[in-house]
Amino acid sequence: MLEIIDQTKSEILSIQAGSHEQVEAFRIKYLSRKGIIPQLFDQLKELPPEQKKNVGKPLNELKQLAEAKLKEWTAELGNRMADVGPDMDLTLPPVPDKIGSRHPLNLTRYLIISIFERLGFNVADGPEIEDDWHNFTALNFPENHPAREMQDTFFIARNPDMLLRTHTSNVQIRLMEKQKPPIRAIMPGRVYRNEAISARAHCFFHQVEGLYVDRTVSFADLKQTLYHFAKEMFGKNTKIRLRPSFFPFTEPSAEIDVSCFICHGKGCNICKYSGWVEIAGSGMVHPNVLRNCGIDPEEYTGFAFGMGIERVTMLRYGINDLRLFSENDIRFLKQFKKVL
Ligand code: 2NM
Repeated sequence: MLEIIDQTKSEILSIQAGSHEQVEAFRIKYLSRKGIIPQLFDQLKELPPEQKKNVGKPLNELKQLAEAKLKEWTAELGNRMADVGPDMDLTLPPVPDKIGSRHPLNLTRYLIISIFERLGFNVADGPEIEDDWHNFTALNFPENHPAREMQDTFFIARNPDMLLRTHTSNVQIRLMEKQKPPIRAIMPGRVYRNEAISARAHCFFHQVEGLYVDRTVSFADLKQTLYHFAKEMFGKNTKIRLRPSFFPFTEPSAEIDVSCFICHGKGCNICKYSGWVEIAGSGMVHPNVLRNCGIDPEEYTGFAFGMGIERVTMLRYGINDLRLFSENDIRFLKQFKKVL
């Protein structure tokens, strides 16, 4: 037996286990219930008492050697764990996930959508890469309108009939072409302008436009709808003001102002001491637009409106630079954790 113990000892001393598999194989071979060392202990029990003494000591030393090796390799593997992939120490406490926050533009978008959804508006969307018809022609833009110029819009070089949409009105057109009135929908989405980037302008931004087409839709419906929206969005004491305006796709057209929700009319930086802030454009859908979509303007009328999500968000939170929305600076973004 002493011979086997000696042999096993030199065997163990010659082993280098460098992986979890090798360490485990070693443990099974030498130390598990049916392993070499426990079996030697079983044999030890059978020996006559005087031999037990001689064999017991070296056998115990052998066991201690095997256990020390196992411990040493296991510790080594533990230290290397970080770069050995699947060999994980499941007893390590986890690194907690950082919970992100909603983007302020999305907070505003969700709020706008929820207000109009309660009025029975559906949410629609459509392509950001659009053809000239859906972005301009169907919307009654004259042939020589400045928005159709290269410097105002991004055109696709290979096909000048394709461009990045300059508003979400293309979705209105697609909806009216496809669906018979009544139509009641809002269209949130990203739009593009060929503009130099600054604190107040960007080459892309976000809009929500709305459309309501049915028999007998009137300017009064437009006013009440947007009045209701303004109160829901900015507080129940909010007033609205309409100023005459012009868009090719609506007639008549109006800019919508809301009473300043910062100073309530007293005069401040935000409203430039006028008491009013502009938040949307609107109007009655031009008969040419309805006709272009196969809707008879003698039978149906409609109103439409559009607002910039960036602008409303800047007003809500007092943000003074448009670029913050697209820089992905976590110090900016994490400030919007709890607000909806
Ligand atoms: C605005 C302002 C006023 C508008 C009109 C239409 C359509 F397709 F029905 F003609 N879509 N969007 C509209 C009207 C958009 O955004 C400032």
